[in-house]
Amino acid sequence: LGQKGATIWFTGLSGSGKSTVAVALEKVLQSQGRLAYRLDGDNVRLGINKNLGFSAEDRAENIRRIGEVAKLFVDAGVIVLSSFVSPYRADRDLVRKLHDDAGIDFIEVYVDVPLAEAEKRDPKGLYKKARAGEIKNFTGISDPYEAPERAELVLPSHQMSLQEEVEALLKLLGARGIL
Ligand code: GGZ
Repeated sequence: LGQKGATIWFTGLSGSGKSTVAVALEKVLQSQGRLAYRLDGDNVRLGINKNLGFSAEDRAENIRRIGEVAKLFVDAGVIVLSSFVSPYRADRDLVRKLHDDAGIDFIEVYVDVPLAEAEKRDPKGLYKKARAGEIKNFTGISDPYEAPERAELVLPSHQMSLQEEVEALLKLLGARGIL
């Protein structure tokens, strides 16, 4: 009954707040009795994608596989909350097309913070390492981030409370008939 799955695809810089908002949204969805599942680096890059690094080719394959996995979950009626930097527009568009062709909702959410803000947060100290040259191909420092041009939702997480972000997402999911 109204248990339509969907993929909610969070994209943005490392430290932008993708996972934080995904965790918060997951809690609300589960409290409403919905099946929600988060895909992120912790359960994907350590598992099915552990053979992939951060070259443009490996990121493309990372995103492609995640898109396929997300689609399978949605087939099972799950709301997938996917949090990956996914810096390349072409990679995200491929996942969108995969969903479109299957008639599955794909909602791209751009967690949009300035690089300076993400770097100030630096929760894992990765920007510091990237600046020091200890991590190569680091998104925003030595690798590109291609911002979405037609995201379904933009969340400037440095200018919104977490509650406001979740409310914006719930409103969009309601409008799309997913909730
Ligand atoms: C970007 C990197 C890199 C490089 C390691 N560039 O903040 P985090 O730590 O937890 O999120 C980042 C995560 C990026 O993995 P994704 O699978 O999301 O990337 S992509 O979608 O581009 O395939 C960061 C950490 O892993 N990390 N090296 N070089 N982020």
